Amino acid sequence: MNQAVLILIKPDGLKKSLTGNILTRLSESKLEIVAAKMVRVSKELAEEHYQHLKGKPFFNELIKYLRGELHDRRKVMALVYWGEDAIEKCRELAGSTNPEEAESTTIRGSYGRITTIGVYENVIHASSNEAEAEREIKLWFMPEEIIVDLYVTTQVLEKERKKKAWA
Ligand code: IDP
Ligand code: MG
Repeated sequence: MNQAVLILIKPDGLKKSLTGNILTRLSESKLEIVAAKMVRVSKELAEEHYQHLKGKPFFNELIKYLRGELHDRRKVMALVYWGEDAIEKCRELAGSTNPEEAESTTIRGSYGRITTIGVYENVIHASSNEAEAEREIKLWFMPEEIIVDLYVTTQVLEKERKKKAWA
């Protein structure tokens, strides 16, 4: 069954110049990239993305981590992969959440670490199931940023608003 999955290359992955390596690993899946962009992550976006972990002792550090505050890299790379069993394939290539427990051949096993303050720096995010993938993709991307129609859309009339354009 064809599925979509949100992948984030987290700030540690960017700082360690791992983008190429990670994309090469993910390409083993033979999935199609249908959206990609760099994102400066607001506190609201980070907290909404990790809403299921609110209340965990590491939550505040996790938000700082995703926003790049621990790596002086205020950005993440966000991608949507699409194809047969996309979630399972990407989660398998990513490896376990805890990078010390992840198989050494996986992305997290190869490049992740646990910091002394206990944050799992595991270089990528991959959605964990279809419902989460849909929620996350809608959070990170607008419909026109994705080159296929993944979810039902509606037409809205945009109120007059200022936006940046090329001069
Ligand atoms: P996942 O990324 O494998 O889906 P989640 O449980 O959704 O794992 O956790 C989201 C992120 O929060 C992880 O990727 C990791 O960076 C961090 N995290 C999860 N559990 C822990 C923990 O017990 N200690 C420190 N960081 C954690
Ligand atoms: Mg998760």
